[in-house]
Amino acid sequence: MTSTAPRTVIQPDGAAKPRDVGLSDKELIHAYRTMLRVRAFDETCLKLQRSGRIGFSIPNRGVEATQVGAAAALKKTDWLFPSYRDFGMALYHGISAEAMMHNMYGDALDSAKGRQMPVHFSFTDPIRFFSISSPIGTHIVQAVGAAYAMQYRKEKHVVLASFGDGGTSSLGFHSGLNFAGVWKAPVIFLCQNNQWAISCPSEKQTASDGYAVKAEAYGMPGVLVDGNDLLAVHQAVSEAAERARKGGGPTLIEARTFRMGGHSTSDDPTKYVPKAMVAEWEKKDPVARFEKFLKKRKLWTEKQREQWYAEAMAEVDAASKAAQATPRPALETIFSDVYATLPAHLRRQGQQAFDIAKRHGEAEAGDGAFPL
Ligand SMILES: Cc1ncc(C[n+]2csc(CCOP(=O)(O)OP(=O)(O)O)c2C)c(N)n1
Ligand SMILES: [Mg+2]
Repeated sequence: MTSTAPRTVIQPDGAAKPRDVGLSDKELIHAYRTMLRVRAFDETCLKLQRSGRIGFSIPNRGVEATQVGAAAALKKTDWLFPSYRDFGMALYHGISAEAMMHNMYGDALDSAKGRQMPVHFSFTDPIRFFSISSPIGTHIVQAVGAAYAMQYRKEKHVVLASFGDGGTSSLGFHSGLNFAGVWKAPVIFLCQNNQWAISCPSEKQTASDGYAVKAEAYGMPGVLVDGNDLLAVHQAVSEAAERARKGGGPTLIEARTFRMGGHSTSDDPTKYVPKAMVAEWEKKDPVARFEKFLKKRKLWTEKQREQWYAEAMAEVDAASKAAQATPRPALETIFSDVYATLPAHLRRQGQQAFDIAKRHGEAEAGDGAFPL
């Protein structure tokens, strides 16, 4: 759709200029193994949803390089305001598959105590991973507010707000970018242009020549990058983070990629995505592209891949077994962490509900159907 070519680092044969690599061999392997773990987590969640064990998931195949490349450019002390498709950002920075799986099941060990939808993670340790919002674009203004707070407190952290192409039609996008531009807030806007907002294609989303060009209107640089090239994304986000840390203000990055699955487990992409488009992007698989690069650097073999993938699957498998064996959050926890002092009328209402549940038993678990 855009006339400009996206920035790339990894060439079709896997070659990359040494000065563009930007990560140590250890970090490169960690990034690669994170992509394998994202894939293992994603595939497992799809099966768990189809077999009725969890209610909902968000397919990730095809967009792994954007998420992992962006996460690799940030420090643990930076702030992430992710979107629901950002499994890789959490996994890269040390969140375990098990912690994520407790959220998928909404069980007693879920960091959100079962109050959020599946894939709506929130973590405070070891990263600052702000609770994912379902309403599109709302977290963009929250991210700008957090960045403005960093600036005010003279902290050198930066904030990453990640959202989709559809997110650019939200009011949050326009007001967020406007204020970030005016305040020169230390925030990086990462638009993951996976070409679809559920079933709405990009050409019906915007009349602009892509999304990066929108930056000009808000007085910040706009960068178009190949989202299936982990090193190109890492480079663009690193540059934006460095500028933001030095007081240079925000950047809008458009990472051009493609969602190989549905928007969520609730829709059927074969009804609206042309087959030829899927076939074209299958050839640009971000994991295979990174493998070519690693192989040229003598960091990758097929055998090693098999072993790492098996390890990733074992980790995710153990995580889902652990989550399945964990009870639901106790009914009594519904008010935990909500009020410093619980208002008397809620305490009364809560007590009535707890007494009824004691006498008649709690509601049965659902059949896995999810109304979205
Ligand atoms: C304010 C609001 N309007 C509509 C929706 C329904 N909705 C959920 S996801 C989505 C599309 C988002 O597309 P995009 O930003 O491209 O993200 P992607 O799913 O492609 O990663 C819509 C319209 C919503 N969640 N919030
Ligand atoms: Mg999209």
